[in-house]
Parts: sequence; structure tokens; C-alpha cells
Amino acid sequence: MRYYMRNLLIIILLLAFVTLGSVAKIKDKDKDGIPNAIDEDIDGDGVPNIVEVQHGTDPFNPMSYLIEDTFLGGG
Ligand SMILES: [Ca+2]
Ligand SMILES: [Ca+2]
Repeated sequence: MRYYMRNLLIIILLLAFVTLGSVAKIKDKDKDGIPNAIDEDIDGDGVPNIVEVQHGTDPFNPMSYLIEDTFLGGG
């Protein structure tokens, strides 16, 4: 149940980020042809939005990333 609530919170935060992006009229932040609303990596830095939200980095800022690449451990 706690895991479910955490994922729900992550989804809400992600939606909030996407909404803020729309308000700021950022339609396709990384110019890859995929609109932010459905882009799994809005800033195009190679880190999925959900991973950025989980780790507290900004999914709209490619300069905001993790120092440690723990999420890449699985290959
Ligand atoms: Ca995009
Ligand atoms: Ca990203």
C-alpha cells in the first residue's frame, strides 16, 4: 500500500510538472518531435521523467541530473 501511495505521488508530481510546462508554453522542450505531454524524457538528457521526479531533479532542465548513475546499474 505504501508503495502504491508513493507511485501515486510520483504520478501527481509528474502531471504537475507537465502542467507547469504547458503553462510556460514549452511544447517540446528537447525539440525531438515528441510533445512534452507524452515525452518520457522531456528535457532529452537521457534520464526518464519519472526517474528524475523520483530523485528530485527537474525533468524540464537537462542541467539538472543525478551525480551518481545508480539508475543505470541495471544495464
Ligand atoms: Ca520532446
Ligand atoms: Ca530527462
